[in-house]
Amino acid sequence: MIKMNTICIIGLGYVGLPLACLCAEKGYNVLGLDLDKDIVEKTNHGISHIKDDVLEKKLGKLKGKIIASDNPDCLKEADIVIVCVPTPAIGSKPDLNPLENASKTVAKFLQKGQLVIIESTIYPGTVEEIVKPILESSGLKAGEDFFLGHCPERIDPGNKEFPIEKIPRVLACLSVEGTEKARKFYVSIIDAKINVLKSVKSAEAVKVVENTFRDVNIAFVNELAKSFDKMGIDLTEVIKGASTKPFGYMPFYPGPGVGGHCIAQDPYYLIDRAEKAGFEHKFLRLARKINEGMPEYVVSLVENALKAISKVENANIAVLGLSYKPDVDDIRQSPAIKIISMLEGKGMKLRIFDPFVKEKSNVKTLKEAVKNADLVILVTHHSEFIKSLTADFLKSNGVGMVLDLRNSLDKQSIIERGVLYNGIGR
Ligand code: SAJ
Repeated sequence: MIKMNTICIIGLGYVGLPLACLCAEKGYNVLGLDLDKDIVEKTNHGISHIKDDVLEKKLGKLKGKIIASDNPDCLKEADIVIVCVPTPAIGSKPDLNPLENASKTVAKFLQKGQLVIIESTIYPGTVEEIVKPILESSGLKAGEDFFLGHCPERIDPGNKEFPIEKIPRVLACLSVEGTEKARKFYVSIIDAKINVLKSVKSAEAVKVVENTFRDVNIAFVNELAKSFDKMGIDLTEVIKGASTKPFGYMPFYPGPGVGGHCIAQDPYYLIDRAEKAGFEHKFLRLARKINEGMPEYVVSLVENALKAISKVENANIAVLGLSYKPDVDDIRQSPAIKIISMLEGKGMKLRIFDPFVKEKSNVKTLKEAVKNADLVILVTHHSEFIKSLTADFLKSNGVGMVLDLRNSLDKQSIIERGVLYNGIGR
């Protein structure tokens, strides 16, 4: 039995850091490799560079158990190398540079018997067409001298119900032996089911399909919001009604657009690869277009709201929320950023507040943001916003109107207190 107890994780971000903690908790020797010296430094001092209370606690307890470095030499010690580097999209094009660079680094130190797993989100064919040739430039052969496969990450930042160890996984390697080694490893760290698939391409397709599924369904309700705004139908009530069907329906909710490092770009990995194979995903592209067009729709809602309160000029406007989803500090591809730049581009002066993104807020408290605001725009429905933004709070702070882009406030009581209210699709 070849020893498989030293893991090297390349990329200590939203995916690699929780994985490193989990492997350390399960008794593996864990090496972390990251280009960012600050991340290396913090990790070695048991400090999380990501704001997440669970991760911060774990890292503190595991101080010294994860040896982080920016020197790829450490790869030589590893039995298993797990690549968790970003796979972003630049516009609508996948950007595999970080993955290619990481693969070149692995190739330089590749050892016989090593198992290399890509966890980053990639398009079907990436392992065989991109990673494998780079690793085999070492002279070692995949499936014989080393093992190579894919186990897509499924981290859901901030989700306490599904921490990494509770999330089922799919995996496949290029060889049966590699798949068995990978399966044994993941079974040893994950408490949920490890699903072995027949091909690496299937494993690659699973991740982009599950996230594209979300993108098209969000686009569906975003388009409904625009149509129901015109027809004066309350979409939230319609979604609630449709959700009473115990089968065949799954609720999604309209909003200011799709942010984050997964849903906003994973569809492009599928669209782009299919296009290279000669298939045009018109529907998936349209869904992306609808979601990317939501910030613009929001700006039209803001302009209509200002007209409704006859404050087209010099209105006091509060924008609440910068992160892409509630209760996280991540602003990557956040629609809030696009909305703010468009509103400021129209000369509007904004008071911006997000308790999770204080460094980009321009006021210090929620009260300071909303005090005597003609218009309060709720962009990210952080739990503390939903709790604080009651009808009394809004009224007593002299708010003229609320534009609730997440349909998450109590519309009825706000209107009854004499504060104007608009939602999105309600
Ligand atoms: N959004 C809507 N309406 C919805 C759901 C989401 O507008 O009904 C928006 C969110 O506000 C956000 C964006 O879409 O801006 C993405 O939201 P998300 O809930 O999909 O959250 P993410 O981007 O963190 O997605 C992650 C994904 N996890 C991985 O890729 C490993 C996704 O697969 C998970 O399903 C998702 O978390 C989740 O369920 O929370």
